[in-house]
Amino acid sequence: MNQYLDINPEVKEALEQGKPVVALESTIISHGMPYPQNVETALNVEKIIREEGAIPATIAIIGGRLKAGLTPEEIEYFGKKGTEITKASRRDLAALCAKGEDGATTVTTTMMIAHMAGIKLFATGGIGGVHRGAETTMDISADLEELANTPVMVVCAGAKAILNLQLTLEYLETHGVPVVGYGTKELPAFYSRHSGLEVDYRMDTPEEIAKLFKSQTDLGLRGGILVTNPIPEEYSMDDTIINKAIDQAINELEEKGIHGKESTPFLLARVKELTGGDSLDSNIQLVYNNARLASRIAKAYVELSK
Ligand code: PSU
Ligand code: MN
Repeated sequence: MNQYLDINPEVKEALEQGKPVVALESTIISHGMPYPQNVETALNVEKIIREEGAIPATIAIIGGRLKAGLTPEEIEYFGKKGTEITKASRRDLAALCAKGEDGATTVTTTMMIAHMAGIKLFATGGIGGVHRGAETTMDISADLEELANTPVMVVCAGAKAILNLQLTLEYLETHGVPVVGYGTKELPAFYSRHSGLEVDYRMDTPEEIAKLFKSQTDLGLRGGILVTNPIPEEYSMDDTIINKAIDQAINELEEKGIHGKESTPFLLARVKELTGGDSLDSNIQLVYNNARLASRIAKAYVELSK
C-alpha cells in the first residue's frame, strides 16, 4: 500500500470483504458550498450511501496524509475551514505530502486516492472540463486527464455551462473516455437536464453501467468512465436564469483577470451569488441523486465480480 495513504477502518473492512464503497470529494465541501450547508450536505450524502447499502469514503488530505474515509469531525473541520484549505489537484499532491499540509481533493485527486485505495465508484456534483475561451487561455481541467488515465467511474450531473461542454466532450472522446447518460442520450448540464449535446451511450439501469465498467477493466483499458445523471426535474433550474448568471460571471472573470486554479471557484461562487439560494438547493439535491446512483452501480459491480 502507498506509504502516504490512510484507509479508514470501516472502508478497509468493506473493501476486504468485497462490499460496495463509494468515494466522495472534499473540494465540494471546502470550496463548493458555504458553511454550514456544506457539512450538512456531506454528512447527508454519506447517510444516503449507507441507506443504499454501500459504505461512503469521503476523500481528503490531512496533515500530508491521503485519507480514504473521513470521520464526521474531520468533515466538520474541512467545512469550517472552507477556502482556507488548499484546493489540491494532481500537481499539488506531492507538495502537500512533503510539507504535511491539508488539501481539499478535486475530482482529479479524489480519483487518484480512490484508485490507490481500491475504490471503483465516485459520486460528485459536477466535473471540471474545457473552459469557454480555452482556445486562448488553455484552461482545461486536470479532471479530464485523470478520467483518461485512472480506472474509476465518476457519477456526476454533467458539467456546468461555465465550461464549453462541446469541447469537453471532444476532449473526452480523444482520450477514450466513454460518457454514459443515465436514462438519457442528452448530456445534462448540472442545473439543467439539457445541453443539446449527445452522450456516447444511454443506459437505463445500474447493472448495465456496472457491466460496461467490468468490460473496460477486463479489456485492460486504463481510463475511467463518466456517468452523467440528470438533475431530478423538480430541482432543475430555468436555463435563461442560469445562463444569464454564467455569462455575467465569465465577464467579471475576464475583467478581473482571474485565471488558473482560481477560475472555477470564482465562477461557481459568482453563479451561486447571482442566482441566490435556489442554485444551492439544486446543487445539494443533485449530489444526493448522484450518490444514490453511484451506490447502486457499486452494488451491481460487486455482484458481477463475485
Ligand atoms: N464544478 C462544480 N462544482 C465543483 C467543482 C467543479 O460544479 O465543486 C470542483 C470539483 O472539485 C472539480 C474542480 O474537480 O472544481 C475542478 O477545478 P478546475 O476547473 O480548476 O480543474
Ligand atoms: Mn483550470
